[in-house]
Amino acid sequence: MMRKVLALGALSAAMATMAHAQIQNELERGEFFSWKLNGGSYTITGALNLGGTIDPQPAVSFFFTDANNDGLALDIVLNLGQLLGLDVDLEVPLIAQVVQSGSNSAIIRWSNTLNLDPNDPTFCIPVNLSGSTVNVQFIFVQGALQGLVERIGCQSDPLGELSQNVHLRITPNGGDANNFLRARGHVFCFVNPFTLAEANANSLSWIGYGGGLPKSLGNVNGDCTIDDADLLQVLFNFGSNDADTDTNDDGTVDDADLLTVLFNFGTSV
Ligand SMILES: [Ca+2]
Ligand SMILES: [Ca+2]
Ligand SMILES: [Ca+2]
Repeated sequence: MMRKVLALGALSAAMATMAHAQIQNELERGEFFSWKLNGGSYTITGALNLGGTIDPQPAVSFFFTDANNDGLALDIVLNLGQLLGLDVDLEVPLIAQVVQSGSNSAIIRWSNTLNLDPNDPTFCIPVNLSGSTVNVQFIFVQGALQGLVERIGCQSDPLGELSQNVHLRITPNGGDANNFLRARGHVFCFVNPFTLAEANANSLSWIGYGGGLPKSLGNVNGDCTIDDADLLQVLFNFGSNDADTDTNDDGTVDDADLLTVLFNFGTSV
């Protein structure tokens, strides 16, 4: 049995070596993305006139998903409150587009524009502005982030958010035209031309990390390769419910998890 297992592993390794992935495929394969907004500035114009700087925010992690079903599972869902440290619970899916693709670097743009129903009470949201809370009826939200994806040595997530190692770093690219957040809304949730205000966040400084090999591919120990160590961890935990070793999150470490490790055996970053 063990010999068969190792032979299968060697075959998978040979197959894995043949694939020369574009860097965006490696980003997609990693499934997770850690991200930190280090600062920026904002202005609010219209019914309110305010401006200031955006403080560095705690790092967050995202799971890549294919929100628009275009086959590219690099979309992320941003929570505006989480992002800006404001008392806002509004989620914006950012749809990924490959601007420039390559085997050593790529440029990915995440963007979306949401037009919200001005009569929907869901979008009347308390916003904490300079210490006072103002209810705002959001009617328009637009966001874009564009990043250069580059390889770094496979290492633990520098932002400390991901349980698997990372080997890709993403830094802002394309300036303010491609890195911004914009929102329009009516203050006091009173829909009237005189209550309309627009907020713009620019000069965004951020950093992200991703890649690596996720548990779902059989990298159960989170390092930079799928090898004997993962195989042994699965065998050692076989029949248990060990969450770290359960590659498909079905509650049991069994044949399916073993096959996942074997299928991807030899893959490394
Ligand atoms: Ca997509
Ligand atoms: Ca591993
Ligand atoms: Ca399982």
